[in-house]
Amino acid sequence: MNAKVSTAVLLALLFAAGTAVAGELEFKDPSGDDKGHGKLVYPTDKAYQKGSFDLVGVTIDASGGDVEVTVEFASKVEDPWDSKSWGGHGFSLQFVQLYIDQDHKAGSGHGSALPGMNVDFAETARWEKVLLISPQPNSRLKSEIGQKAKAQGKDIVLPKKVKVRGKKIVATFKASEVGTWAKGWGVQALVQSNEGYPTKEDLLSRKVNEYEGEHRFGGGNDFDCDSHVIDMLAGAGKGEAGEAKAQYTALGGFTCDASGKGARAKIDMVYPQ
Ligand SMILES: [Ca+2]
Ligand SMILES: [Ca+2]
Ligand SMILES: [Ca+2]
Repeated sequence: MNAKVSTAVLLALLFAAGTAVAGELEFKDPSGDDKGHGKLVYPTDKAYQKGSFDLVGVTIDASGGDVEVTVEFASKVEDPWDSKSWGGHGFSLQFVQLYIDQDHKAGSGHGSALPGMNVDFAETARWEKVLLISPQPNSRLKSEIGQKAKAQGKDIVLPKKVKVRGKKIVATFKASEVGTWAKGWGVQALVQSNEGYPTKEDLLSRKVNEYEGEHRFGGGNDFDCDSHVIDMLAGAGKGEAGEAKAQYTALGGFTCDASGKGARAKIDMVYPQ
């Protein structure tokens, strides 16, 4: 192969792989919609301060050698359970799963969110990677994934660094584990609560019951047919008021019969233009 041909081949490969996005991707979410399908309420313990799970923004900076994800909440990120004492990252309450759809093709990728979220993705919005932003140390995340999410395990990306800055949590992931960010990729951020003592089905997420309890969300169903997402992106991810309603409709799309059987809610991603 001469030099000219190899350059042409290289260029073709680059275009086939998609064009890298320079700079940051920014998503906004309305405040006050931290109630899942519209009816969820926080647990009663005083640790769960108003706004703790109210996502208001997600920024993804994939311009460097790393992928830096910043999630912003309506209230200051606190550490009521002293995360440092259990190897954590300076916060205790939140658990964010950032799902990425890298091809927007029907039927391609994982169709279900991680165990405990109780939602599925639309056929054209199945995910290739999920980035975990949790107060738990990676050793704990790995052991939970090994027990509860084996089939999805190789596509679950753990952070190399996690920091708290006021109302924000900043998590840094290796680009080599996420992939080279390309135009057309979709994003969805699911907010739940970090549960250090999960049931054997749930991957470190907190139960949603019919009635709220000290450490249980209320407004849902005691069976596992209802969606357990507290907040997420919706619509165009610009923070417009209508996105709250779009979220309630999507997360409320499950069915539950008297024995707890039913169909899960199906959610979409946000595809930046
Ligand atoms: Ca919100
Ligand atoms: Ca996909
Ligand atoms: Ca939302």
